Amino acid sequence: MALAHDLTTLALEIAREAGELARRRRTEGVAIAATKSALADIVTEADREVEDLIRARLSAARPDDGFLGEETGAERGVSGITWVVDPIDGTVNYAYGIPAYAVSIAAVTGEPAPATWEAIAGAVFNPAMGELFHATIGEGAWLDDQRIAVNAEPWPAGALLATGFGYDPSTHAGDLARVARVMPLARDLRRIGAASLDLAYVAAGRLDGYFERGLQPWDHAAGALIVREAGGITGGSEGGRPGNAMTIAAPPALYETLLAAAIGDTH
Ligand code: LIP
Repeated sequence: MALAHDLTTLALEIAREAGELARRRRTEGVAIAATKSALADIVTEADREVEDLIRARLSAARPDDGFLGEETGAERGVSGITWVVDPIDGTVNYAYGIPAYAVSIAAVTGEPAPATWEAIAGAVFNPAMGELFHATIGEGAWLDDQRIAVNAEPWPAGALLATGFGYDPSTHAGDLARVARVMPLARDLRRIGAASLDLAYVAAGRLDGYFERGLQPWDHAAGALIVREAGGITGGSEGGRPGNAMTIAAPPALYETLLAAAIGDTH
């Protein structure tokens, strides 16, 4: 799809520029601008500045597209394409100076809702590591100029899994119960702190699987496409898609087992 390829090219260019801005602001010192859904759910001045840059570049290049961003919300377009953007995914890592944060940019078609959209282009850029993960629908998944793929090997010692916990402390007991259900599948567990990187790492074979409840659309839009284009399966919520109820990403050999353990007997 030539359009999808062009959208990925645009996403890569903007993600690099936006990521460099985020990295530069990090070296200058980070100011917490506000809290959102909970005391731990912070937004920095850099989050806002980076999203403003991304939105301006996209609007200049494709003024008829829609936009859905973590910090500035939604604006409908007329082109049938919506950009789903997390300017700095892993905001708490960013604020603490942990080099595990990413600019996540995805282009989707259809209604801008995770249960129905089709992601066709995605970029996840970690400027602290200089790593740019990307995918175009039907064209595979890449880390910079290297093709990537999910792990296909069986896991004699168990799977290396990643997860995350919501900002609301009242959700932590349920999240920990989920970890207890999943751990019999695992050799170990990682908590990286940025869903887009968790997903990109599954796509690159750095993780065997990932599960997390409570993600926002911008957390998973780009990373889930990269997993699917790397040969993995994503799902967990309405319509068998990644969503707020649950996001699961894994190779075909692990996906159903991980989904069953993560969702448990609540379904
Ligand atoms: C974060 C996710 C992470 C999750 C955090 C938070 P943010 O997104 O990437 O996986 O565990 O609770 O939702 O807030 O840094 O954009």
